[in-house]
Amino acid sequence: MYSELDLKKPAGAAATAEKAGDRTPYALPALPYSEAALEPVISARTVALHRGMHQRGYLDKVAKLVTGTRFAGLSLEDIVRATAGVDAHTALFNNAAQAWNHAFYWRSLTPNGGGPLPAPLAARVDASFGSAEALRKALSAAAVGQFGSGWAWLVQDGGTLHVLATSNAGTPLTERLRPLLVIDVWEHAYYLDVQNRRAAYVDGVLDKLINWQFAVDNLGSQH
Ligand code: MN3
Repeated sequence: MYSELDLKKPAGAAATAEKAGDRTPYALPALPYSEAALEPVISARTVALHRGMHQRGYLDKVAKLVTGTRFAGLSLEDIVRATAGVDAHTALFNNAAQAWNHAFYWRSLTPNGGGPLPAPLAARVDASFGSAEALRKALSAAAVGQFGSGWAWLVQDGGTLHVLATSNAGTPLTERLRPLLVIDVWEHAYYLDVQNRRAAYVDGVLDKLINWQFAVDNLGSQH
C-alpha cells in the first residue's frame, strides 16, 4: 500500500505543474474543501488516496499520452469527445474520461450537502421524476445497482432530467447529455471506509454530501 509520505511527494507532470502554479489542462484541480471535510461519510484518507493516486494517475497518463500528438494541450472534455469510440485511442479516452469524471465528482459533493432541492432544480425534478424522493430512489438504485466499477449520474437532456449509470470510464459527455452531478461507485471511492457496503456509502452521500447547488449551476436552457 501507499504510505501517507508517498502522497506528499510530487508525482509526475501534473504535480509539478500544480506546484509551479502553471495550470495545464492536466494538473490536479484544487479540492473545493479540505480533505477531512467529507467525514464521516468519506474519510480524509480516502479523499487523499482517491485524488493523490487515482485522479492524479489518470491525469499523468493523459499528459504522457498526448505528448507530441494532435491532442496536446486540448481540454479533457475535448479529448474525451475526440477519442470516444476510436479503437486507436482507447487508453487516452479512458484516462481523459476518468480524469474529467473525477474533477466533476469532487464538485458534486460538499460538506453539509444533501437536504432539500433548491427551487430551480425542484421544479425540473418534479416534472421529470414526480418528486425529490423519487429522484433519490433513482440515484440510489443506479449507484447501488451498477455492476462493477462505474458512475451514477443526474443528467439533463433538453427539458428532461434523467438518472443513468455508466461503466468504467463511461461519461455522458459522449452522449450529448449535460451532466448535472455524479457519484463515483468504483470501489476505491468507499472501500477503506465501508468495505463492500456500497449502499452505506451511497446513502451517506445522498443524505449528507450531495451538492444540489452544483446541479443547479450546471442546468442549461431547455432548448
Ligand atoms: Mn474514483
